[in-house]
Amino acid sequence: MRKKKGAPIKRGLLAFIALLFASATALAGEYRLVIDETPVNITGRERTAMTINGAVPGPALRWREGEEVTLQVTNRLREPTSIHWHGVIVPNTMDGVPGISFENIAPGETFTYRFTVKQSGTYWYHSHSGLQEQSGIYSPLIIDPAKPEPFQYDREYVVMLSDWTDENPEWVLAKLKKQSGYYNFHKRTFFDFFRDARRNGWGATLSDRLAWGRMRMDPTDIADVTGYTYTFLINGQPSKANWTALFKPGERVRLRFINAASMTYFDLRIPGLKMEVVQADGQNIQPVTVDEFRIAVSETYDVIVTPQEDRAYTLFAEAMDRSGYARGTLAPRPGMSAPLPETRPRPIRTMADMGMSEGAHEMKPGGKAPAAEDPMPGMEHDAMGHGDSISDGLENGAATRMSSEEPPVMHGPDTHGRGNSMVAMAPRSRLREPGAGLENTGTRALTYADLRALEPGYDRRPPEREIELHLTGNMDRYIWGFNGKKHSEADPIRLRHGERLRVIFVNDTMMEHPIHLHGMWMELDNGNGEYNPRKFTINVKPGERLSFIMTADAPGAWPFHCHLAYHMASGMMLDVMVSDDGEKAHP
Ligand SMILES: [Cu+2]
Repeated sequence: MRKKKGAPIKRGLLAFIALLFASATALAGEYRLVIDETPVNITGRERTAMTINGAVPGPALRWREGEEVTLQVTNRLREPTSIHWHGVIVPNTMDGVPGISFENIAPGETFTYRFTVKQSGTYWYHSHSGLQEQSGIYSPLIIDPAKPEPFQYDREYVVMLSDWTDENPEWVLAKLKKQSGYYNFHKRTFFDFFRDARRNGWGATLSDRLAWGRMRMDPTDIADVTGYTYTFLINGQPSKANWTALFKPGERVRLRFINAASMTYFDLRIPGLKMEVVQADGQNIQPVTVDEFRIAVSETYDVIVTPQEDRAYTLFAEAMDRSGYARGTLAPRPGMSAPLPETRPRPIRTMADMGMSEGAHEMKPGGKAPAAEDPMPGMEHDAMGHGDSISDGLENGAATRMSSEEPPVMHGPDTHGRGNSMVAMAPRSRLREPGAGLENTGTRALTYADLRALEPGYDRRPPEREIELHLTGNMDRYIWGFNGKKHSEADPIRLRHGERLRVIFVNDTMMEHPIHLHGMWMELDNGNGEYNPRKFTINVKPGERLSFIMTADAPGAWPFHCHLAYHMASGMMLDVMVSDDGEKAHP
């Protein structure tokens, strides 16, 4: 009797120990990455790219939640390099940002990263040194979950988008410093002026032009760096290579979209197919079915499509400023292609993008004419006196009327000084807007308000305090920053370990900024309460005011920055210090 009872228990225990041992072995992955210079030919001319294991993008890494990874990264460049695991929660010393959390990887050296993977989803990794990411150091990173996912699919593909230039990225930056509009010469012409005047009247057209001129901005400035120098890539391939993903009709195909571009936002659609968005920034969301979505620089979105017909479908990733596109194909057999959709008009910036309310009376230039120098900015009032006709005159004027329920919040008296050339006088929530150029397409485009987490967040405490950060820039000198200061001038944000806080962004500039926080999650407050989505990058539209809630649960110094490579290089970065006495340092 005893024997019979005991034996199975013993066997069970042994099996259990064996299983533990096996899984521990299986879940310790070793990876070797070599950063080097490699000749590439993307545009028809031979250039040198910076590569990971000889390729652009580098190898897709595939980890498993719970795995302990060891990554040996060897630098064969003639300059220091680094690798950052974008969106992955790691100890501060494994984050790979030179000057903040580790030194760097010197030429000829090997750095060993080692940490346990505590999450799953679609991420990527890239160099965090200078403009090396633009030169080619980026790759997909997929983490399989420990538990089954809440959705099913038959096959999956990684779709990594990027922008390539044959120019040296340092020259690109130098040109932007000399003239911020260097790559943006779709400026409106005399022909446009006469056409607008015919349509809207001379007075409105003239005051519109004067207003933009006074702000030293141009309503067509959608992207700083454009298709003039960029070739847009899918998985490293230009459109003519027609990267193709195969399917059998009726299959559910998961596409893991990663925007690894240095500067380019893409609008993604697959004409003829609905897309079911199931993850954003690697996190499960309540599925949303859309025709199109915009992917900000550094974001990831997972979608499921179910092509039913035995034909090719075009995967179309149009640059937000419409200066080019990346193109791929979903097809039942190799060598097929489908027609390209028609090119759409490029978006035009609106009153809302300038952070103005409908009436446009609150318009006030910052930096150039702060209150002290110009106590009564009457000139701007005169120039902008016909607010309503101006917004009607802009081609996408409808955007200004798409205001969400929340009323605009008036900008305070601080114009943020010389590092800022403008303030958004009446910034407001734009979470329900799909973004410039997607307002009137007649199709369903994803908005941030659509993102609802699948499960409630783990920390349900309300925030104890608020920090307001203004995204600022001065186009004359191509400097970007927070609260009018570039990285080198700014004090770090000090947080107390474990505290819960709300961070409010006010975008005083006329451009979108994809803001990325290292080491901790940002819970975007999009009105979904405990189902607010958690993100590693939050895109902030021009003239927008939004907030996120976070738990400062990761001690150490962390970068917090705009993921547009040339904005970060021009100062749009802050250090976040999380420590036990953070409270004292930040009254
Ligand atoms: Cu930016």
